[in-house]
Amino acid sequence: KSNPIKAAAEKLADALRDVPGPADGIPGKPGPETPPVDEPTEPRGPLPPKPDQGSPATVSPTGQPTGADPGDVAQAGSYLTTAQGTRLYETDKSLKAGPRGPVLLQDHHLREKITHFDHERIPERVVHARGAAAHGVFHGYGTASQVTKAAFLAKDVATPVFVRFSTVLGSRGSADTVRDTRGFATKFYTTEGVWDLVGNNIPVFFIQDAIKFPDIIHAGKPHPDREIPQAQSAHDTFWDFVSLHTEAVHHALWNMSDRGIPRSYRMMEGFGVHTFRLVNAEGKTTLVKFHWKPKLGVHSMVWEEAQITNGVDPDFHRRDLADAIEAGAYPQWELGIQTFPDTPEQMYEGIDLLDPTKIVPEEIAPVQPIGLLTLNANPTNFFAETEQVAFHPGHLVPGIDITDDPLLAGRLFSYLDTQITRLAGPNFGQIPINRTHAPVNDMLRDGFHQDAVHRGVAPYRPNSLDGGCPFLAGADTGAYIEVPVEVPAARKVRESPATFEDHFSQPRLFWQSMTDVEREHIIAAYTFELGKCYENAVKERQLKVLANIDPELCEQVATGLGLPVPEPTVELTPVQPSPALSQLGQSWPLDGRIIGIVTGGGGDLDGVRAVRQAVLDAGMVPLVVAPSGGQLGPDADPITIQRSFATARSIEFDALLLAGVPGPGADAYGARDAKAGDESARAAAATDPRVLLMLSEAYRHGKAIGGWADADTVLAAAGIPADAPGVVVAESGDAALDRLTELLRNHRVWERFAPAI
Ligand code: HDD
Repeated sequence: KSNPIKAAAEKLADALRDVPGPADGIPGKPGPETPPVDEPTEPRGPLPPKPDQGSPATVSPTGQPTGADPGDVAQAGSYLTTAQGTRLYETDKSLKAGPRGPVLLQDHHLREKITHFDHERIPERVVHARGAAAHGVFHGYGTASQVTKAAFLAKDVATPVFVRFSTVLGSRGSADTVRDTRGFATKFYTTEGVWDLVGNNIPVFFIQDAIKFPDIIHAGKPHPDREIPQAQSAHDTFWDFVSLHTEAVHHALWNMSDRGIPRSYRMMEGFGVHTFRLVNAEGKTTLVKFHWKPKLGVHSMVWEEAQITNGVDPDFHRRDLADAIEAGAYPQWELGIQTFPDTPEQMYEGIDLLDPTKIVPEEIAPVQPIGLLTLNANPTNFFAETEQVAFHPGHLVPGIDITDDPLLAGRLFSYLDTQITRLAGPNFGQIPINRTHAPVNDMLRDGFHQDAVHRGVAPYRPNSLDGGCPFLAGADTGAYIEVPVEVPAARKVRESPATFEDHFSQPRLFWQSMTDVEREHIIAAYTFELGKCYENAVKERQLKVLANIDPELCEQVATGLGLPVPEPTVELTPVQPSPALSQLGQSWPLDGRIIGIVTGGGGDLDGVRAVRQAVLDAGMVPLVVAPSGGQLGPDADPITIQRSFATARSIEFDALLLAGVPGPGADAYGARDAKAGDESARAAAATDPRVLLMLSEAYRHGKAIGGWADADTVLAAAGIPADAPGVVVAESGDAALDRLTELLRNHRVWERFAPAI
């Protein structure tokens, strides 16, 4: 019986085979076929098909065909034409009065080509500018049918989706692995219209009222004078704002935790943040919070690894998502809901459900799974799909309604508004990636980029000239009807409820739910970020905030900054920790994890071959790293080298296996200078410094390291004790891999992290 995980790992290994390492990022050669990419939305009539302007049938970045006709290499059709379809005989030379004469203004082709190019860019998103996306499918379990009538959540209903992940602060070309919140926005093309769940990987937000959004974003974005730093929160204006505006403390604490530097988009939770209101077929309402739970578990980088990655492979998350999908290792998340009775107070166990800076711990409101998301196709064209997709929390379907969370209210305005600038007018819903799969029969007309050629003369109601059409739907014919919730009699005020004033109990809950190593990472993150600020007043004010969360946290960060430890200014009320908030302590699937097999090129090649196969059999991806590119072993049975010492860097691998590192070419690295017979000195002198760097980084970053043959001498050369936690030297490659695999199930060798300060 075929094993789909193994097959996916094999495909990923094939895809990565000839792709140079992260330092190069150059496309490789074509590989095996990928599943066809379904266009999520059919063009709505009367748009005629334009076969001669179809998507260019390119190969994908890792060299996989996109599924289009292999004859079409760039542009369909035999002849190059103008945008108006006139055939061209020349496109490289402007029209001139003689070969050395002036260029003529009448050269229409020159002007069209340059003008179009001049307008190729659109404004980047004001936040979440940097992102990566994928197509997929959502399968409802039917378990939500008791609480919502939303058709797509019924049992076994399959709904096409498009998901865009993003960072928040950086601009379009910024690096992926910065410390930041990640966006997790999902467009469900349901039969009843589009539903957008526009969430983040952090369940709380910096502000409780949308009117503060420009403030937090101005504080987080680069300083307006020099426009630095890019995609960072480690600067004065961010901490100035957060330390003064203490409702931001909870979100900032999550950012300083490992959640701020995810290992992969595939390994992040997602949260709808606000409380939403579901309504079932009987009209009964339930308050809910939405959660995405990744099948691969929630995992993070460590800070130094993330920083190195920013330089070595700034597209790390984008590449990781695309490679996995291309290989058929489809990432999956379960959608879940926490449910709460829809009482007039909208509180649950003392927690205000309208306050987006608060969570409800899973221990008191378990997350109940209601469906499965699978991402199974990469976009064909980044601009057309990932850049032009337009999400909006106001895109709702019957069965899902909003609450009076004041942050959500502002968002319901902002997203529609921003698209009008970003996508140049009100017709962005007609862009293919934004088109609904439900029939559209609106009376919206004209405007920039109107693609439809509407018929009829009566885009108004009531009318008699179009037969009174279209008619209005009712509850029984699928109309979206807002839940008629009571609005209490009240005075108009610019005020928040008193419950919104508690800014510290939940940060304390988060801190107390962390394990020791997670706390060390948080302390190190605050020490780094505040250490990058210039203003002492900002640092001292933020230390006062930390004192109100936890004295130990405050003291450790203050010590790192060399500043006095302030006293708390609020009562440190006891809290009940929520173990579900910790990322540690569980064992996870290893699908698609990347194992570097490092060899000097000589030694036990049969062992390398066997361990490579064993890694594949376990559904993981082996990458053979050797001094230079090409292949190892005889031509009849070669082992392909995927990374040379020049292109490999530790950040690409989840674990390393050492297989005969010095090898026969060892003399090149100075082995001749070592004393004859002293094997350890020979290995130390002979081991390529790039391998030593790779090992010491992997060790510092808590990655499992295994090996056989001369692995212990190489480890010694790198200064790593062979009996250190998470280091295994075994008799054979297979035995080393077995133990390495067990270590990897915990993601990292957590015992290796020494106290941060
Ligand atoms: Fe927002 C984009 C998530 C509050 C205004 N937001 C944006 C995206 C995500 C979020 C994931 C990127 C969507 C994409 O991939 O295209 N935003 C959130 C979450 C929030 C939140 C989870 C709080 C719970 N946002 C928020 C507020 C406002 C905005 C309070 C304004 C009042 N957000 C925007 C925006 C963006 C946006 C300016 C920029 C690009 C876009 O909408 O399409 O309208």
